Parts: sequence; C-alpha cells; structure tokens
Amino acid sequence: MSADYTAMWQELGLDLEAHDGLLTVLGAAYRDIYLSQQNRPEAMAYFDFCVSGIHGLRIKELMEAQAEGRKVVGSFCLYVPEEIILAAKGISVGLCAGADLGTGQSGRLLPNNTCALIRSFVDFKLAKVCPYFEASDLVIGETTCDGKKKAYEILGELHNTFVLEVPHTKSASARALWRSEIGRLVGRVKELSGVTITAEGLAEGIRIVNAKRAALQRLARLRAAEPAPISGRDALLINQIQFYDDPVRFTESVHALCDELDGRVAEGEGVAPSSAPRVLVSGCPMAAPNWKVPFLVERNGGVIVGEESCVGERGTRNEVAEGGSSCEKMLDAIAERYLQIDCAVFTPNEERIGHIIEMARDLNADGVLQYVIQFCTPYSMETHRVEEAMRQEGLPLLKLETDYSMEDAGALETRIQAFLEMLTARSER
Ligand code: BJ8
Repeated sequence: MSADYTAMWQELGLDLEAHDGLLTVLGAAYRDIYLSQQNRPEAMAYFDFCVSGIHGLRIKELMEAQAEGRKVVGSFCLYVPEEIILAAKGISVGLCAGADLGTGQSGRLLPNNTCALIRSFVDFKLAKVCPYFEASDLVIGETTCDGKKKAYEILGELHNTFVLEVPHTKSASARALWRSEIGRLVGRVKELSGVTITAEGLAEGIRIVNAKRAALQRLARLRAAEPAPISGRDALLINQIQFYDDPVRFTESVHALCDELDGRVAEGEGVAPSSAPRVLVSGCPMAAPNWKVPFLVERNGGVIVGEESCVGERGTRNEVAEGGSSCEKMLDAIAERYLQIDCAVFTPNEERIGHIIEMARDLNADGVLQYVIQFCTPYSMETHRVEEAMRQEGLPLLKLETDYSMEDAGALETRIQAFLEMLTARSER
C-alpha cells in the first residue's frame, strides 16, 4: 500500500482537491504513454519509481533536509548553476512548467499570447498544486526571454524570488556582467543558507554536477546505435527527472541503465526495428510532464534518438573545468561553462546550428523535428536558420508549433505521420 502524504501536502499549503485531480490525470497519462511501451530496459524501473514518488517520497526527502537546516532552491532554466546551490549545502529542483492545468488562473495576470511554459508555471503557483514550488525556500528566475523576465516580476509578488541577469550576447562586456551576476548569486545563496561557500564546497558541487552530465552524455551516445536501444520517451523522462532527483543517486541509476543498454547494443537489440525512422528533436525545452509530441512520434513508428533541447543535450553538453585553485577561479569556470549554453535568447547564436548538425550526424538522424512552443519568439524566429542549415545538410525538417493542450493532437499526428512516411520512403530509395 502506498504511503499517505496528505498531511505533508497540507503542511505545504497545497490545494488538496486540485492536487488530487492533477495526480489522477498524470497517473493515467503515465500509464498510457510510458508503462504501455514494449521491451523497455529493466533499469527503467528506477525512473518509474521516481515518478511514482515524485510528489510523495522525494518531497518528504526535501522536507527532511529542510528540517536539518538545508535550503531548497527552485528554478526554471539551465542558466541557474546547481554547483553553487550544492556548495551551500542546498538542494536544487526544477519547477513544473510542462502541463496545462486547465484552470486558466494565469489568464488574469498574463496576456493571451504568453507561451505555455510561462503560463504553466504561473498557473502551478496560483493553483497551489506543485509541492516543489511550495517547498522552495527561494526561486531563482533569469532574464532570458521577455515573457519570463516579466513573469518573474509577477512571481516576485507571490514567492521569495531572485532574478539572475543573463546577458543576450557573448561579448566581453556581457561576459563581465555574467561573471558579476554569478558573484551576486553566491551572495544571495549565502544569505539564504547561512553557509559560506568554500573552495572545497564548490569543488564538490562541480564534481557532482559534472558526473551527472557525464552520465547523461553516456546515455546520449548510446542512442546512436541502430536499432536505438531506448525510446525517446524514456530518454526524455530521464532528462526530466534529473531536475528533481538527488544528483548522486540519479547518476548511479543512469550508469546502471547504460550498463544494460551496452548489452542491448552488443546484442543488436532495440526498442524499435532498425527500419524505424530516426528523429532528432530540436528546439524549446520539454519540461515534465510535457510528453505529447514524443508520444505521437513513437506511437506512429518513429524513434527519437536525441533532443537538442535544454531537457537534453543543451543542458548536458559542457562540463565545468575542474581543478580551480580558489573559489574565484572556480566561479570563473562556472561562469564560462554556463555561457556556452546556446539558448535562442542569445544573438548571434551560431553555435546552436553547428550543434544540431553535429547531433544529427552523430546520431544518424533521418530527419529533424523542430519543436516550438506557441508564442515562443526566440525559437520560432531561429527556425529559419535551422531550416536553411538542414536544407544544406540534406535533412528533412518538420516544424511543429504547439502548446500543452491535447486539442491539436489529431492535427499534429497527421503531420507527424506524413513526415515519418516521407522519411521511410527516402531511406528505401
Ligand atoms: S536556456 S530555452 S530553459 S530560457 S519557450 S519561456 S524561451 S517564450 S524556456 Fe528556456 Fe533557459 Fe533558454 Fe533553456 Fe521564453 Fe520560449 Fe517560453 Fe522558453
């Protein structure tokens, strides 16, 4: 019998009725999208377990850590360095921004043409259904796209919020600004936690997060095998869980999975036939529990082999240089690593195009699915560059612009089916 966490949720101030409704919907979606898959690796059991305890056991762990004096820090973006939070003995969590709650409460605060990701996190806060949000002692926002930075002004009225200034170019002055922002973050985290950030603490934080990224990179490389040893849905799920789980335990579990996948690759065993069209997804992040498009692709016979996304390769690609001799040197290395992230809010953003080409080649992709959340100007505008690069690369591209509702699922599925048929026909030529 599963534990009853009602008292814990009450203590966090959740709206219990709305929260129950959310868990029911998510449970059904998880069964349909994940547990219905055939031939999943056995080591996925750990990640299924994580999902089963995502609002229960993991939250209990966070609250126990808080009782010992540790702080929980929530965020929405890759530019928030987990290393610094760990160095202050804190716990970093990614906050829910991948579901349409259907309450429409954010409608009284946000314009209609706000992207689903922003609407989602404002709705989650207003509806009081996300235990991670409510357990967070501090939420760190960032000045990435216009919608987010204005939304954090609203969020600041509802929650303890700190906004990190992310520059939009990588010029010398932008780098100096970013480095000073890293210093400002250190000050805020120290103020929150009462913990002085030391060189030892930072070195440990860097090592833990680098190890997590290395494990995810190992998983990413295994997906180059033909047939693909793991579904895109499962790989996406793992990339989503990295934002919630304990980083050391998570890293061990990813390696255990990779050990099993090594065996599958050696045996030529896959989750889909070798003839399945291999799709690289590129674009906006798919925050949990945004599984709509991967489900539609794989339900129709395609297999997703990589995500050029913040919940994917963009988040795991670069590691922080280790071996810094002082706090300041390590913070320099952290600032340097985070500025390598090729988010579309930067201009110019040539690196991203090169990374998509590199991934498509390395993963033997047959086509690229450009995923854009409706009303996301940075990624929508950048699609033009991606299309041109893929044309030169000889790779078909399908642009899908959508939100989190299921209303357009039928129309999306029709376009995905046509795209997959075209990829199959090309490979048979
Ligand atoms: S590093 S991609 S997580 S900013 S989808 S809210 S961009 S309008 S999420 Fe992002 Fe950090 Fe960049 Fe990654 Fe705005 Fe677009 Fe909405 Fe977006």
